[in-house]
Amino acid sequence: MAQKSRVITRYPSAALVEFSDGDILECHIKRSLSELVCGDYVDTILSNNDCVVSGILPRKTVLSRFTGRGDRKNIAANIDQILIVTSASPEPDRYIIDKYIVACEITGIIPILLVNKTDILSIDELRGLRTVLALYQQLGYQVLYTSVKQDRGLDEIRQLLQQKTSVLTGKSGVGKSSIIKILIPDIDIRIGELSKDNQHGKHTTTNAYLYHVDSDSHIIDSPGIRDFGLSNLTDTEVVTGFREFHQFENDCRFHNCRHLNEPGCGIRQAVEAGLINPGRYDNYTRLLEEQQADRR
Ligand SMILES: Nc1nc2c(ncn2[C@@H]2O[C@H](COP(=O)(O)OP(=O)(O)OP(=O)(O)O)[C@@H](O)[C@H]2O)c(=O)[nH]1
Ligand SMILES: [Mg+2]
Ligand SMILES: [Zn+2]
Repeated sequence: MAQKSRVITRYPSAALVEFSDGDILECHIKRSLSELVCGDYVDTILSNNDCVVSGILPRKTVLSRFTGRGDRKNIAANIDQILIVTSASPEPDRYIIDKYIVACEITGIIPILLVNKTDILSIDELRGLRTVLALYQQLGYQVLYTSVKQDRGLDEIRQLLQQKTSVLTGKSGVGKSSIIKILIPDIDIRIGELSKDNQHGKHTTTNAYLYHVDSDSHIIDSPGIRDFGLSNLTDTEVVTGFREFHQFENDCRFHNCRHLNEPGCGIRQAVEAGLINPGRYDNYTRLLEEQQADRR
């Protein structure tokens, strides 16, 4: 008999699947389903205590990244929002943030910035960081500041998670698993130890894993990603990812303007007029060039 169920975590040749009655079983995976990933809803076939994932149900969304060689790796499926976790120090890399946002805008996932470890900054430093990242709030994205150590900002996260499937992503050691542990204290989850010679953590989480905050709210922990890569994006997709550009696109003289050196470009005029943040524009051109280099 086939049952609708969800993948809790994916191993190389098996998956933990949760059934509608709450049972969790390790299942084999039909050979053709190599793309199966945490968060997938699946059909399974149970026989003699053996379980096989026989099909993947249509995905609402899927978050993928690309390796340096251009291979696509799925991170999680059927997610509503991504919490892009960074440490308060060193200052978050805005190119990586913008790439995550592009991935979200293209796939209809909500991006939320989560700056953890605010305790390691002085009040002045934190104020400076808030000023830099206020840009994202002006663009309509939520930016949360948390400290697991000082128990700050965690109620806001709880609120945001309600009735959604969310994934925590970001570099190793920024505190993704620590955040989940404090939200769901009962679970057994690995937290990285920071040794002196390893201030940046060492990929403590090795598999994306889905946890339940309550019966309707789910959170996926994922392994650290050094540099979130995107590949094979069309020019249109890159522009889609920069939401503040859209209102100025009609001002471009050429309908196929790439907003680089074309005369009469509405986007560049908006940058010069201070209506588009120059750092965002630079990240746009950088990403566009990167995608073009990939196509060569
Ligand atoms: N000072 C400070 N340390 C924190 C905070 N949150 C987490 N840490 C520490 O940061 C280290 C790494 O935490 P993890 O939760 O394992 O980080 P992670 O993002 O899950 O890392 P990976 O699983 O490798 O991707 C641990 O030593 C935590 O105790 C915080 O708010 N402040
Ligand atoms: Mg972790
Ligand atoms: Zn233009």
